[in-house]
Amino acid sequence: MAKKSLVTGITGQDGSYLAELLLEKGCQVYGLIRRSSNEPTDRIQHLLDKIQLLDGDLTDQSSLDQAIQTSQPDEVYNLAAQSFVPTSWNQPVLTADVTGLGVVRLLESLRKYKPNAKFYQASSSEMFGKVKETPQKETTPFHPRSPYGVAKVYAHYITINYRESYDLFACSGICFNHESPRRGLEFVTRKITHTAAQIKLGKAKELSLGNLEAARDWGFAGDYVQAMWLMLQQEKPEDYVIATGKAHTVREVVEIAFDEIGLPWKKYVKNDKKLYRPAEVDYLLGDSTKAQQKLHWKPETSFEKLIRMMVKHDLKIVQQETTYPLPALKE
Ligand code: NAP
Ligand code: F7E
Repeated sequence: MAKKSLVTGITGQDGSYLAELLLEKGCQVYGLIRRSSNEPTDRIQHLLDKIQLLDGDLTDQSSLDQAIQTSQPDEVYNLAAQSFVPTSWNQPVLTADVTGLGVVRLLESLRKYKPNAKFYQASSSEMFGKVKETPQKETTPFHPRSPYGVAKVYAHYITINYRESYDLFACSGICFNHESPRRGLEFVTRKITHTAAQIKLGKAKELSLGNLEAARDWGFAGDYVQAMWLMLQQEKPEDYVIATGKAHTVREVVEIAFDEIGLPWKKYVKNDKKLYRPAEVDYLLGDSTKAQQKLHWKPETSFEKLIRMMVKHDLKIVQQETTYPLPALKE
C-alpha cells in the first residue's frame, strides 16, 4: 500500500519540491493549506490533480487534529512557518506562535491521533546565529539573533522533547539556506536574480540591498528535500545538519547574477541602510559530515550553477510578466 505523507507548508518553496519527490517515490501526498483570499497554489499548480489539500493552520489546534485524523499519515513533514527573518522583528508574537508553538500543536495532534507516524521538523541554521564555532555541526551551541531564530530553537527542542518523552519518531534537519527559482521574491538571492532580470529587460532601474558582506552557506532546495525524505527512511530518529560546506557573500551573489546578464553590477546596486537588520548573522558555514555518512546525502548543485539557473528562469519569467516558473520551466 502507498505510504501516506502529510506536508505542511506545501505551497512554499520546499513544500513544492518535496511534494514532487514524494509523488516520485509513490507516496499518497496530503498538503495542509491555510485559507487565503487569493490563489496561493502557484508553486504546486502542476501537482493539484495528484495531491489532496486539507484546510488547516499551525495556529489552530482543531484544524491540525482534523488533518491528522483525516490523512492518517505514515510521515509528516512540518515545513510551514513564518519564515522571513525581517518580518520576525515586525511580528515577533505571530512568528513565535506559528514557527514555535505551531510545532508543539502538530506534535500534540500526532501524539493523540497517530503516534506511530514519523515526523520531520524544518530546523534552521539561523539557530546558530552569532556562531560559537565554525563550521557549525549538530553539537554546536545555539545563539539565535532574531525572533525567527528564537522560535526555531523552541521548535527544535520541543521536537527532541517529544522524541524523548513519548518515543515519537521525531527528527529535525538543521538546514542552511537553500534557494531555487521558486524562492520567495523577498529573500536576498531571488531579490537579486529577479531584479537583475528586470534591469536587463528594462523593467527596473536599480537594485537596493542591505549588508553585502553577510555570508551564507547556500544550496539548492531540490537537493535539500532529498535529505528530508532520507531522514524519515532511517531506523532511528536523529537530527542532521544539511549544508554544502561552502560560504559565499551577498556580494558574490550579485557578481554572478550580473555576470549572467552581462551588465556591470556597481552601476545598478544601491546600498540602503533601512535593509540592515537590528542584529545580523554575519557568517554561516555548515558541516554536513553526519548526513553524508549516515544518509549518504550530498549536495549536487554548486553555488554558481544555482545563481545562474535562477537568473535564467527569472529572465523568462520577467519576459512573460509572471512571478513563478511555469510548469514547463520547473527545476
Ligand atoms: P516558505 O517558502 O516561506 O514557505 C512557508 C510555508 O508555510 C508556506 O506554505 C506558507 O503558506 C506556510 N505557512 C505560513 N504560515 C502558516 C500557518 N500559520 N499555518 C500553516 N501554514 C503556514 O519557506 P521555505 O523556504 O519553503 O522553508 C520551509 C521551511 O524550512 C520553513 O519552516 C522554514 O522556516 C524552514 N527553513 C528554510 C530554509 C531555507 O533556506 N529555505 C532554511 C532552513 C529552514 P502560504 O503559502 O499560505 O504563505
Ligand atoms: O538574507 C542579507 C541579510 O533573507 C540573507 C530563510 O529561509 O535562511 C533564510 O534566512 C542575508 C542576510 O535569508 C538584503 O542581511 C542584504 O544576512 O535571504 P535572506 P536569511 O535571513 O539567511 C534561513 C536558513 C532560514 O531559516 C530562513 O527561513 O542577506 N541581505 N540585503 C538581504 N536580505 C534580504 N532579504 N534583502 C536584502 O535586500
